[in-house]
Amino acid sequence: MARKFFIGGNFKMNPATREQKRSLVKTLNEATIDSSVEVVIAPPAIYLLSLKDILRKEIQVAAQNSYFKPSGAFTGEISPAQLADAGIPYVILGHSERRTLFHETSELVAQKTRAALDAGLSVILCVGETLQEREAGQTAQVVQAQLAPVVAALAEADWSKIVIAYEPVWAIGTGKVATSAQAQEAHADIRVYLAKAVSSAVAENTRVIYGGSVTAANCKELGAQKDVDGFLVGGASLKPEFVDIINTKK
Ligand code: G2H
Repeated sequence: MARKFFIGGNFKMNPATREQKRSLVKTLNEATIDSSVEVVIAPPAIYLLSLKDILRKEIQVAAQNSYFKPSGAFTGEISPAQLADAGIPYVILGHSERRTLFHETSELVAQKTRAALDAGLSVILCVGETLQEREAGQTAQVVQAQLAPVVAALAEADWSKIVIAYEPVWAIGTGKVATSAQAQEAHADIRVYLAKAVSSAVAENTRVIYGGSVTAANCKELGAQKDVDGFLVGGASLKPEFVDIINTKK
């Protein structure tokens, strides 16, 4: 089965105003975009519903986080059931900013992933190593340790609803992109692990996308790698060049 190229736009805690949001949407709505690509953008929660309403229908929306409980006394959290009820199809989980700044462990990420799938959401699951870990030759090991609790939590779950985003921490928002060879190697290692830990079909069919300082200037070379199935784009998703990244394969 051919894996459908996937482009995610992770707006993080941007844009700062509703006017900027409208301008981003206008750019996306008026652009010519490759219809063979799955495009998902993840605005802050406050903009999810309004953005979903004004965005062209070929572009889906994602939350940037969700909790593992369906409802209750969890101040500040949003549940996967609420997202599903609101018609939001995707959620990003395990982003390195959540792991680092909000102390999310791989076990918590696994719990959240399980809850999101159970609620009917699809998940963009982020993994990646720090610079120190890469320099110590531990990239594959670190990524596997992040994936292992998810594999355990998912058991027989539907892996077609998971997109794995390989995002080396040292490349996130730094302008220091992984080389195409580094990305290809990490993605291939993820498939080797999935084949061993889950199944060869899951290894073959799961989309593994790259994130970390992706721009219009570097997307074509990265996107040409055999195991790179798209991108999770941060900074550049807020700029007109995001359209060129969506059209990487054109
Ligand atoms: C990595 C990426 C989006 P940026 O966090 O998830 O952000 O493209 O700004 O490095």
